[in-house]
Amino acid sequence: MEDTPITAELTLPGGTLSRFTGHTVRTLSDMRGYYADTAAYEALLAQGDRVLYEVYEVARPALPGELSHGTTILYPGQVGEEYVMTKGHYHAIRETSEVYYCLLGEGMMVMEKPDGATSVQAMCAGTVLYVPPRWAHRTVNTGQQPLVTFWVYPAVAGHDYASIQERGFRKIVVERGGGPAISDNARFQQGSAGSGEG
Ligand code: M6P
Ligand code: ZN
Repeated sequence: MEDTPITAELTLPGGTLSRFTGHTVRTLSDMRGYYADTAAYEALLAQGDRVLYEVYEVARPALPGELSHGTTILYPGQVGEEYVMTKGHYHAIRETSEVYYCLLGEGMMVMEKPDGATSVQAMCAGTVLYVPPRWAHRTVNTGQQPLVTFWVYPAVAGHDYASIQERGFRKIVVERGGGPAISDNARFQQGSAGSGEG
C-alpha cells in the first residue's frame, strides 16, 4: 500500500486525473431500470449504446483515516424527460459523508434519507456541496456541457447501490418547458431500503 503523498493534475475541461487507481465508464446499457421512462430508454438504447459518465478514482485502503477521492464527468443528455444522472447510492457504512466540489457545468444533487427526507441542491462551477452521513446521493446533469465534480469520502464508506436500483429516489429531475424541474418519482415504492449497514 502506498503511504507516501500523491500529487495529481486535474485537467479541465476534461475532468481527468493524471494519476488514478480506477477508471469506471458507465454506458446507457449499464443504466437499465434507472430511468423513469422505460420506453424512451429502450428507444434510445436501440440507437446504440453510449457513454453517460466516467469516474476517475484514487481509491484508498478501507482503513480509518484514509480518504478516497476523484472526479466524475457526467455527460449532458436526457432519457425521455429525465436528465442524464449517476446511479446514485447510499454509503455501505451509513455514518460516512462526502464532499463534492463542482468544477464545470450545471446540475443538481438529488439526496434522500430512509426516513423520507429529501433534498435537491443546484450545482454549478464553484459549488461546494456536503452530503452528510445517511443521505443517499445522485448527480444529475441539467446543462448542455459535461458536469465535472471532484469528490472526497472516507475510504471505509463503500457503495450500496441495491436500494436505489430497486426503487429509485423519491425525486427525479426532468425537463419542463426547456428547463429543469423536480418531480415525484411515480415508480418509487416504499420499502425497507437504507436500514442496514454494509
Ligand atoms: C461520486 C463518487 C463515486 C461514485 C460516482 C458515480 O462522485 O461518490 O464514488 O462512483 O459519484 O456515482 P455512482 O457510483 O452512484 O454511479
Ligand atoms: Zn458517495
